[in-house]
Parts: sequence; C-alpha cells; structure tokens
Amino acid sequence: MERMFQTHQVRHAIELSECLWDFRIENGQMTQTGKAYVPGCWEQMPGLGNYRGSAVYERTLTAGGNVRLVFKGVSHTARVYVDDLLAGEHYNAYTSFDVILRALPAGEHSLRVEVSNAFGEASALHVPNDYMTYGGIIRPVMLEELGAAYIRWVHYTPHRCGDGWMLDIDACVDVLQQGANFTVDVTVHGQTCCLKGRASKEGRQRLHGCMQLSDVEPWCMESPCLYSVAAKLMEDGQVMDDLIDRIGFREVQTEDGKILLNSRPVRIKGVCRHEDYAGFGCAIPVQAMQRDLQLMQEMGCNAVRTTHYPNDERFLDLCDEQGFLVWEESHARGLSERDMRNPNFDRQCACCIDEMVEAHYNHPSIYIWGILNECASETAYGRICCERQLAQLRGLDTSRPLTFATCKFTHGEDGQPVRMLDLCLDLPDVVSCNVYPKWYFDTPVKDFLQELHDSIDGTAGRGKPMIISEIGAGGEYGYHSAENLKWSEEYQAQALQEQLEGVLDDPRCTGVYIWQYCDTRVSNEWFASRPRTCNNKGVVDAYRRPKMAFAAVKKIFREYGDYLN
Ligand code: ADA
Repeated sequence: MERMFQTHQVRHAIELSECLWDFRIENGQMTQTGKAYVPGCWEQMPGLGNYRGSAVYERTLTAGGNVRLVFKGVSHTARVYVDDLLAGEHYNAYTSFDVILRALPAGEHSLRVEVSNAFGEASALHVPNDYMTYGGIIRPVMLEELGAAYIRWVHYTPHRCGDGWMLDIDACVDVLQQGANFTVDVTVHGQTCCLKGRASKEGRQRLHGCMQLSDVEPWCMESPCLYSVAAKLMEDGQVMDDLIDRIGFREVQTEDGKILLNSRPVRIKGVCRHEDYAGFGCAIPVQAMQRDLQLMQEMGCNAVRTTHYPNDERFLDLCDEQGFLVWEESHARGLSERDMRNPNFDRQCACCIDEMVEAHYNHPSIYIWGILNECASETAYGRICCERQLAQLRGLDTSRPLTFATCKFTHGEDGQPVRMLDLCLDLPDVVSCNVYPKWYFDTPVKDFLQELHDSIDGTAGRGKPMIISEIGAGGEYGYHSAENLKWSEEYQAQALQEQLEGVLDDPRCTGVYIWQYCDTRVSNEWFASRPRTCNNKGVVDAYRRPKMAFAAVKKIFREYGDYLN
C-alpha cells in the first residue's frame, strides 16, 4: 500500500510491491538466489542478517506508453534497468525517486534493480553510525502509465485570512510530449481553482494559484481535521491526469520563545524514533507503525522526531490522521568536518532536502524541518554547510520553522560552566540541543539546563524557542539492579524522570524529545559502548516491550498539557 488513501482516480497506477521478487547476490565471496519480499530488508532473510554489499532484485512488468516507476525507498543506492538498459539511478535510502520510460512498447518488460548498502567514499550520508543502514527495496514501488503530461506534485500552503483561510497552490506539471494548453483544476471542500499552463514545450512547468475558504475546520492535535484535495490536469475539457492528496489547515509560527500552532503555544512532548523494528529492520509494516503511534499516545506523547532521515510517507499519513506533531529531518547524523568535506556530501544533502520537501510538503503534522543532527556546527566549514542547507530549505518552504540539533557545547563536567561552541545558532528559527545529564555526564539536570540557557544567551540564539531535542539514558530490557546501576531498567526510569521533569518545568524550554522511542540496531563498527550492537536508550525494546521507563514517562507526560500557558 502506497499511502493511507487513494492518490489517483484517473491515472493508471499499480503497485509492484507487496509481493515476491527474484533476488540474487553474486559476488566473489558468496552466491545466493531466491525470492525476496518487497518491501523488505535483506537482513530479514536467513543467512543475510549481517550482509553489507550489493544484491539484485528482478521481476517483470507489463505496461506501455509513457511509464513512470516510483520507488519510495531503496537502501541505499539503486540502479534501475528496464530490458537491460539503465533507466535511472538514485542514492539515499530514505527519499523517493522516479524513473520515466518514454514510449515503452506495450507488453512485458524485465525490471532489474541493483541495490547496494555498501559504505565508502561514494556514500557521504550512509556511513557506519549509531543506527543501522539496512539493505534492500525498503518501501513500496509503483508503476504509473502516463499520457503526454502528468502532475508531478502540488504543494498547498494554508494561511489564516480574517475568519477563514487562504490556500496558496503551487503545482508542477511534467510535459513529456508537446501538446495543447492545459489547466490544473484543484478542488478542495467543494471549491475549484483553475491554474493555467502551456504545453507548448516539453519539460517541467510551475503553475500558481490561490483560493479562499471560509468554512473549514483547522487541523490541531486534539482534532486533526484533514481535507481531500483533488488536482486534475485538463485538456480540451478532458481529464488527462490527476493527483489526490490530503491537507490540514494550520499555521506554524515562532514568537517570544514559543512555537505557535494556530496561534497557540505548543508544548512538545515527543520521542525520537528510528525506523527500526525487530525482525523487519527499517521496512516496517503499516500495522506496526500504527502500533508505535498507539504506544506513543499511551505514553502521553504528542510529537515525534524522525531521527535522522525522512520517514516512510505512510507513517506521516498516520501522524496527520492522529494529530502528532512531526519534526522531520533530512539525512545526516554526527558527521565531522572531515565527513562533511566528502566530495559527495553537498550534492547528496541537497538532493535529500529537495526530495524530502517535494514529497512531504503537504503533511500538516510536519511542523518543523531539521537538518544536520550533531554535525560540525562548531567549525567555520560546518557553518557554511549549515547556512547553505537552511537557505535551500527556506527557498523550498517558508511556512515552517527550521532547526538543527546541536551537541556542540561543553557539559560542565570539569566544574566549569557550560560553554557554547556552536557557531550557527543565529541561523535556525528554533535552537535545539541534544543533552545527556545523568547519562554521559552527571551534572544535575536543572543546573545543567540553567547553564545551557546562559551559554545560549551569549549567542544570537538568545530569545529563540528552545527544544531539548534529545535526552535519555540506556536501559537493557530485563536487566534489573537493586543498586540502580547504569544500564538497568531502574536507572533508566529514574534518569528519565529527573530529565523530563527538569525540562518540562523549565519555562525556557518549548519541549522535549526523549532519546529514544525504541532500541535500535547500530552498525557493527559501533559495537563499543553499544551492548548487543544496539542503541539501548529505547523506552521500549526493539520488539516494543515496554521497559520500566515507559511507565515513568507516561506518568510525567500525562501531567503536562499539550499547550503552554
Ligand atoms: C546523539 C545522537 C543520537 C544517538 C545519541 C546517543 O545525541 O544524535 O543519534 O547517537 O546521541 O545514544 O548517544
């Protein structure tokens, strides 16, 4: 299933996933052939739980004319061949890409996808890390038959206007073959707006329009009202193509150190979540995604941070439907200046940001975009990258605040006050800090937060909303300690209690994200300080069994409302 709702009534689209594909690994060391379920990670397959390298997925497809193949996620590098000819390539597991086949003869064709999850210089973002880069076709694959033109995307931006709403519409139409002039007719809540385009030449065209709506319900956490929007590509009175999406009417602003959702200051009570689930790897079935959201809801969470990459759209759909506030971030975790100087870094980051915003722009649940988690923002070079990426994001979306999570400050462990080392706090709209008092260092939480605020006040970050974007402690599921030792469930629960109370009682913090929702596998290279080759700071384990921390978090999160006074 591609999305949680039907995206076309006119365009002919079928899913090539949710079935078995032929699968093959052939390299100097091993040969394995068989079937693989798509979407899936090969680590799920017997004998491949620890395989890093490349593999081939194959099946046939039956189609003709202008054909578009949409891959929602292949980890991490894909080469797509149709009838043995290279049709497209893509890097990054977590963003979708498409391949256009023009005038394909009608009939059966072979489709081969060569997939690699190898590390090396060609991959600047997927590196050995504190999470796992799995391998495979990890998200759905769609086949679409197109006419001479198709609607590539439509972005909808709601603004409050008097008692009602103004909806800005920005559409992108891809003209594959020269034809007649067309319009894109957008219908929302019974009202239609007509955007005019010209099909005089091939290539992408941008169309703009806006419409005023007076009787729509806003989207908010307690009542996440969604509206279906249908865009139709019309030529000579005929519908040639369509694209259906869902939107919510809400505005996000930052003001006086707060984040406002439709003018109300929100209190973020969230978790950081990796796409990782025991037995499924990063290819999580929708019902398991929903189970995650239900567990989060039970814990009293209202927010989730998609650490450290764009997420499966279906997860975002579920967040839209259930009123979660999502911090979605582009892909990059803990990269040093040396990593950021990889010749592929800029291009791979830029593509990831473009693809993330293009695909996820309309999700009302996404209230903020993030970049560059814990990268080298304490260096002059890191600042150049941060500035460039934030400018790129601002060019794509002015309706959401921007942030990045930093850890570039001292922790006061030497008796000295916390010192801010980050050079970039003037750049984002929201200052976000990943902090681990009671885990990596033992300064009392409240003292540490006070010093952290003081250190931010000495920078251009002063006065901006501030989020604790990570806080937490390790806890091994089933390890109990009467002495409350680190790594025990008792210690983790107690640390989280002190950490969360410290942050939520702090009037200068707009919110908090627990590191992390679930235990996650890490790359082999990260085994040291990561027992079981996992990051064990989850409040549930990799099977979603609650640790003692779950009840501790639930008690605290439920005491604090979703809005600040
Ligand atoms: C960082 C990082 C996370 C994780 C965490 C930890 O803050 O952003 O990805 O590695 O630390 O567990 O130490």
